[in-house]
Amino acid sequence: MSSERASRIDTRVIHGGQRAEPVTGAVVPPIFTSATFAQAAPGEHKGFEYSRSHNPTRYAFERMMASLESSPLTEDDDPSCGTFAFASGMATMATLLDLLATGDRIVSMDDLYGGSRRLLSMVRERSQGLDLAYADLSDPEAFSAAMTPDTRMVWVETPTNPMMKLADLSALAKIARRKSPDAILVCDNTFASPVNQRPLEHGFDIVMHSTTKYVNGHSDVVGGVAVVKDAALAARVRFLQNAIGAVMNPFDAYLTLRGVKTLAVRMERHNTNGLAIARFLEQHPKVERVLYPGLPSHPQHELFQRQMDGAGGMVSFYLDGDLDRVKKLVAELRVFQLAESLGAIESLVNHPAIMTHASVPSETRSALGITDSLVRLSVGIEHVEDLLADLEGALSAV
Ligand code: P1T
Repeated sequence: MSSERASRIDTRVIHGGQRAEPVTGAVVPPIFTSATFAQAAPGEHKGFEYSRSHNPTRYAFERMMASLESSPLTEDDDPSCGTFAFASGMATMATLLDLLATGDRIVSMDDLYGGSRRLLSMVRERSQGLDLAYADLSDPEAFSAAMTPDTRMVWVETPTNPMMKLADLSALAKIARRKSPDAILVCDNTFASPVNQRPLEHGFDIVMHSTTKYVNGHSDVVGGVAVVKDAALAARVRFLQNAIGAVMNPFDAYLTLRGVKTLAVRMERHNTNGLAIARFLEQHPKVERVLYPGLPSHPQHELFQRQMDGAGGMVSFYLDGDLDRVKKLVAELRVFQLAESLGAIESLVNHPAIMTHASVPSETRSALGITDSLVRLSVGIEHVEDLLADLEGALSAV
């Protein structure tokens, strides 16, 4: 496969896991819409039986993601190199949580996308009896204290949504292997994208994405993916993907594969725009504090330099002022649109406390620092001067 000769990620986003379609030679994988596949005799088929279980277009996208996340698995290990695409990021997480049994303990980062925390605390604690332990995993000692021998899974976001905390993935993996060798280590890599960070290279077992975000990059598809490093674990996820059935459909797999091909060039612009906006906000008198790992003022800037290849387009900041001032600010913005989601080409602004993290209990939000003054930007790939002018204009109006 062409990906084997393509070591750099800028080339892998184009060719990773791809090959010409065997019947026609089509360079772009066709959208196979067929729900089912003809069999020559019962059980005698070409590797495709039913589209929930196997779909060639989905496979093309899954193999691409295996390549981007540095999966060591090949098609000899698993038909889609141990990578599985789902209908959404939440469907991905829900399926991965089914690797656990009733009552199992999971140690999770305290700062998570509100929907991820909702799935853990408001669904799976009740329906699966999961024993949830939230800790600040930006602090390896807090992780070590939470990591008991009976812990079965670790769930990390880095950078976190929306506080932009980082977790030292190599340090966490080392501690976890010592304390509970069989625990499954999962990293939600949505905020970084595989261009900026590849958790499997740091000893994690599974990396997942909401592909709705940077991977697709155009705010026109909802999806998710899990890349599994080990063949035996991949077989368990493959079983669950088929048994539960929350799969990505072939149209979305095609669109997301189309979107990911520009991921490396998009991330270059997200990285430079994000840094420029973070620097601008940091020196602005109406801004109290900026949370961005690419700034030397970020408490984990040194870890950022070791673990990431770019800081991306997510910038959170505290406005000097109350909720009314924040509402005025977002109303004044013209280029940044007020909307949930992130990671796409257009710039968005979000108010976590009222929007993406409304389902997090208010006392938890306060403890994490998700106050009414916190604003989250998803910096897009527009011209940076237009973005700066938009922010300058809105800030001067509040
Ligand atoms: O929206 P969905 O594709 O189901 O993905 C959920 C999800 C998972 N993980 C992270 C880190 C996320 O940020 C998200 C979705 N987040 C938003 C919609 C948001 O605006 O933060």
